[in-house]
Amino acid sequence: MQTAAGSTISAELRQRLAEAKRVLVLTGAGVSAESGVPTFRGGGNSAVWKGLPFDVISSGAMLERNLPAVWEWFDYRRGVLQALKPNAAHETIARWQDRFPELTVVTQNVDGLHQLAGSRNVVELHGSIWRARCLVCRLVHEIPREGARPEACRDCGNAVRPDVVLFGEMLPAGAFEFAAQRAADCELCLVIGTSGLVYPAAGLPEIAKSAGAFVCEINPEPTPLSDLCDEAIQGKAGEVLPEL
Ligand code: BJW
Ligand code: ZN
Repeated sequence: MQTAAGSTISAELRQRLAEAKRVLVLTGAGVSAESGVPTFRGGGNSAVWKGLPFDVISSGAMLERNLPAVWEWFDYRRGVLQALKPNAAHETIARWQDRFPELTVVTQNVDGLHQLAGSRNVVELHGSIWRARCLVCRLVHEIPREGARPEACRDCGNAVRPDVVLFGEMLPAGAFEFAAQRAADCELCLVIGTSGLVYPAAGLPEIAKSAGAFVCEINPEPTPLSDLCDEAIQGKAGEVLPEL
């Protein structure tokens, strides 16, 4: 079947959507693209900040070398995000909580837009731009959407860092293991708006597929995960998801 935007959705996927009880959604930067959040990769380009490729500025090595520069990059991005709203893709995924008995939303995004759309219990594999974490006692501080971020830990006074997972850093304890368990248990796995290049997140669709799930990708471009998928819908998340 053709969507209004011209993508094709198979009868098999429609049936799977109608019957599935345990659904895992894995999202990446592409799900927020239609809200105006720049992606990291895609369209042949990679994000650059003041001449630094994002995988240099968003790295554990840079954090150790120049914490103020890392904060400047994240302060800039929070400033951009302040004015942005969830799009039809985030809203559709939030509505799926009432459609599927067990929905697990796993995101690589740090922008908080799934939660703003109403999704609950989102598994944030790469942390959140809306939190800071103490370098010493690890206390997590919420950063208000409007207003200043903490300059220092309110408990011990030491420096804080963005509570995000930078390249070369470990994911939050238990987050990937939980997501991997849900991937192994799901019947339907939807992989939405990710380039599928960053591990371990990109390993989740393979876990789902190996365990027998139907795996479907929604992305305007093919990715390294496309061949593994049972179905790849080429289209924008904000246009395709409301049609599913
Ligand atoms: C649309 C759309 C629309 C556009 N609708 N779609 C195995 C081999 C080699 C290296 C490794 C390995 N395993 C692990 C590693 C190291 C590394 C890694 O994966 N490197 C690879 C690049 C090779 N992984 C790590 O370092 C991870 N840690 C780890 O594994 O710890 C253990 C370890 C330590 C040391 C060594 C080895 C192991 C941590 C990864 C943390 C990633 N962090 C970032 C930055 C977060 C902070 C920040 O925001 O700055 O997370 S990197 C960046 O990429 C960000 C994203 O979450 C992540 C994924 O990107 P995503 O979401 O897929 O976005 P894009 O931009 O790549 O793609 C957008 C897609 O949307 C495109 O496909 C478009 O077509 C599509 N699109 N419009 C639908 N409208
Ligand atoms: Zn502290």
